Amino acid sequence: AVWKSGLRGVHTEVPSIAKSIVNHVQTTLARQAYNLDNAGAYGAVAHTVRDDLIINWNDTQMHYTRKAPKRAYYLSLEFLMGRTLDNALLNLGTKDAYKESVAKLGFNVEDLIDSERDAALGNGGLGRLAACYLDSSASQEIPLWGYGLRYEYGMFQQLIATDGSQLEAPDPWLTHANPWEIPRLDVTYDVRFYGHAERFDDKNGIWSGGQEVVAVAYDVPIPGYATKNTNNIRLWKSAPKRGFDLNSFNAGDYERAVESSNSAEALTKVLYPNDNHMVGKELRLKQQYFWTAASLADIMRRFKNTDKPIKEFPDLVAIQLNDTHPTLAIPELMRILVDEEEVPWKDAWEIVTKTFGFTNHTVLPEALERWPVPLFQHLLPRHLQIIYDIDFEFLQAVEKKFPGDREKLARMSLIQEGMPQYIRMANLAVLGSKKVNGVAELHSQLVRTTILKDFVEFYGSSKFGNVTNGVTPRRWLDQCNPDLSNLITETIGVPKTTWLKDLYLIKGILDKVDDETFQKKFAAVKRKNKERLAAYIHSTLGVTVDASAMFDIQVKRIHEYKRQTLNLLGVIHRYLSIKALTPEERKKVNKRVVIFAGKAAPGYYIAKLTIRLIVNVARVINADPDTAEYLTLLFLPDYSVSLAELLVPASDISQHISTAGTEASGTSNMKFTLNGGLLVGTVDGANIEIAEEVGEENVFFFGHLAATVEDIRYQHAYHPVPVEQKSPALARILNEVSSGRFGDAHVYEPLLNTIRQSDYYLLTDDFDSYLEAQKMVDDIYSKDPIGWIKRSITSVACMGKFSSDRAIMEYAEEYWNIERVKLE
Ligand code: 26W
Repeated sequence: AVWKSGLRGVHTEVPSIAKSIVNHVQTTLARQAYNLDNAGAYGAVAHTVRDDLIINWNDTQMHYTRKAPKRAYYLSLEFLMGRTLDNALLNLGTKDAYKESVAKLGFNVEDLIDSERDAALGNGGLGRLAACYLDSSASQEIPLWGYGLRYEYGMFQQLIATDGSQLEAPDPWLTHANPWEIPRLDVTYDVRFYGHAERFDDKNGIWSGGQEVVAVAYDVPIPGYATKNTNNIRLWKSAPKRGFDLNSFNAGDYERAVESSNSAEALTKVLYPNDNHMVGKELRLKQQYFWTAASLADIMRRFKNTDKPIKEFPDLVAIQLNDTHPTLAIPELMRILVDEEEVPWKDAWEIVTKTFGFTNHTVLPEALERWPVPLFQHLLPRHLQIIYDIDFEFLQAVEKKFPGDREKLARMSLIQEGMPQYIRMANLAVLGSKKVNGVAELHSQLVRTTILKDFVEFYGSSKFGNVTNGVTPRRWLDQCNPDLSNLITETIGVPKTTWLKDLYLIKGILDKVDDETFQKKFAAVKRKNKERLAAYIHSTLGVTVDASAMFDIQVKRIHEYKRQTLNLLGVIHRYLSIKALTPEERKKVNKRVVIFAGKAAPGYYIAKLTIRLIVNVARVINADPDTAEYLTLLFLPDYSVSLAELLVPASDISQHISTAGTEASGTSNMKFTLNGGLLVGTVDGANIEIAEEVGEENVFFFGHLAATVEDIRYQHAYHPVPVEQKSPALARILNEVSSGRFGDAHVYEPLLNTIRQSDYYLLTDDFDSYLEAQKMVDDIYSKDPIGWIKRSITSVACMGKFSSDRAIMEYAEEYWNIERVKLE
């Protein structure tokens, strides 16, 4: 039939692309083609690409429905997507055709790409990981949907005040229509809060009354790379169930009339900007329930369309919990099965525990979610009953296996005793899941031996695994570093549509590690990327940096455990050392540009002080003519996915220097190494596995190992040694800061005291070893430039393991039991 033979297909030819763009200008945007600006051109191009995506999306979803395979659902409160246009063009393979079409219309495609706002619906690692996994699931043709929230305001915009401190501004990313979303105003679910719960003898119940809020679906297509398969994220927006309260309205009380509708809409207004730190706000718990309830209702409706008996639910559905944020899905599925589907409790629990998987992303105690029982009782009374019932049965089983161990029972219970009591979400996630995993080998080991030790003893170790994180090589190599991507393609003689989906193939460049011509080309790519970054720095900060200097980058959320302060104190040490040299001696110094970027949670006082100190140290250093040629220090404001795409290809070294045992994995370590930057790092998270792959001689490791951290902390507490004795070099630097050399002497004391006093993150213990590692870096970079290039080439070549394709296939095969469903 005509409609089947490609009447509507993806735009691949220049004339049809140009025609569609003009058509969107005139119809969708209702504008004239002759006086179009960049923003208008972007909108029209985006709508043309959107059409392409929707065609593939429809075909894919129809195919999935017809084949009815087992599907995976990735529940994540964060999807840190960044920009979409460039990624969509590259994945569809239509970038060149679009470039030409856009040029014909008088625009530059790169300018349009740069005019797009980031979708910043996430804080950091966990949210960006979710975005990489979506790209990989579509590229590997795994039937997977993401479920999240459609925040009206994403991650706050970071401004730096004149005194150096961080200011936050809202991120109203939806003020211009978002061409990448498809509103599904007909796909809605009612979600209840508060009200009254009854429980009957069979542990079934009824929940009624309270407030109802409507969840409205917004879909975002996720194109796979070099495949027609296009997956989906469904993001929920909250809306009032009835426009407004008519009784109050008729009584003339207009404020009262809109009050409850406002509170419904507030639910999905804003992303909580906390990373690795739990803040027990009622609105956050409401977000979590709203999102899990809507997602489960949607999953259940799709399952029911297959007409399969309910006990086969786990044969068609796998649900992955991205940290504990969606753990309410466990009692919610119990509620649906027991209260609504009338499944007996025992059978329901079996279904639940075959359906869920739980990924833990942190062992930091302050990040583990616990919710006060009174809040829960008020907001989700039926779920509290269900949790009590799960807990009761579980503790009986524990008591049976380990009779008389009261302390073990207290540790493993879903309820933490105290005033008030708390619900431990990680324990609930473990109980309700088939498998639990950490995100790098060391982290998964720590999960098994520390926070979940009791559970490993109870369930056996086969329930607790590891899936080392990965990053998508499409965005984090091909898109952000096209010159390196092209060089790899021409060197290994494999089409990029092949190696970008099987990243182990880049090993092929190892053959050329000693080839001088290749070394030159490889070095030229890095140099060009550094110049691109230098141009950005010049245009945003007005600072000129020397692209021949070593670029040394640490970009990530600002957190004490990530130890930006260690890096900064190292920079001060470098500054004072250079300053102490004669002008003649200075000529031998390895030139460095040290770059920081990252956001601090708005309520995290020490992290904010860290930013302020970096900015003010930079002011002093950059204004000093004695050192200007050799050292520049910069804080780039408003770190984002798009800024990362500029920074990642431009590093000579990057720093991943968390106290050993604290960084679960890290993912930017993978991005920098994949782009030829070497690592300065601690023996932590995925740094360890990167070193295993690229060779330990190519990573600059320093610092104490995870196994000794606890002992050292014990010594800090019971046999404290002053900084002066442990590291005279460090003591001197702290005193310089205290003396006011970098301004505001008194302001930084609380930050300095975290080091002088308990020093929980072991800066004093690791400082000298850090300086030694940095000295190695300087020596090799300045004395053996060819050796450096070889290390860099070798590192890139050995990064195949860290593709998120590898990770997503491990989840598919070992956790979800799901197969590829390719759309032909
Ligand atoms: C409840 C507050 C809260 C918010 C966010 C607690 C914890 C989180 C996230 C789990 C923090 C996070 O992003 N963790 C990071 O996850 C990455 C992806 O697995 C890892 O690479 C990072 O090491 C880990 O810090």
